[in-house]
Amino acid sequence: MSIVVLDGSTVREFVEDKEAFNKTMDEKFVELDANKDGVLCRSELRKALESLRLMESEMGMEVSSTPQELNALYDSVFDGFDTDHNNNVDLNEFRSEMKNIMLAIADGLGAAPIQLLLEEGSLLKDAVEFESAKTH
Ligand SMILES: [Ca+2]
Ligand SMILES: [Ca+2]
Repeated sequence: MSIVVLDGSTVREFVEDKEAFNKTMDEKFVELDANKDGVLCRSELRKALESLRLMESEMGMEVSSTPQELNALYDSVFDGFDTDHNNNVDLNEFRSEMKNIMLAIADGLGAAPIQLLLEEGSLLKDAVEFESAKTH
């Protein structure tokens, strides 16, 4: 884990650099596709969301949620990704919903830089590294 300082514009610039963002998403997608069939099923996406740590902070998940509540929440998130409702998430669906999520996070962060403790592999960390690679 590492401590980073970021604000909404750091995240937004990362998302809006289509090439950099899609490259990162492609790498994540391959990593997450555990059985290598080219799509993410419910359990693969759930694992992804758990590891990205987006849910707790950005989607209003309470630590005290019951397993039933968590299942319902993950189901609704999966449905958000699976826009053509074929019960799996392909690369394009993954890219576009991750973009929505990241932009929502950017809005949530606003203009004031905040300190965050991020785990390895966090997408926000990718955003920070993207920015520092650019400015140095
Ligand atoms: Ca898969
Ligand atoms: Ca789909």
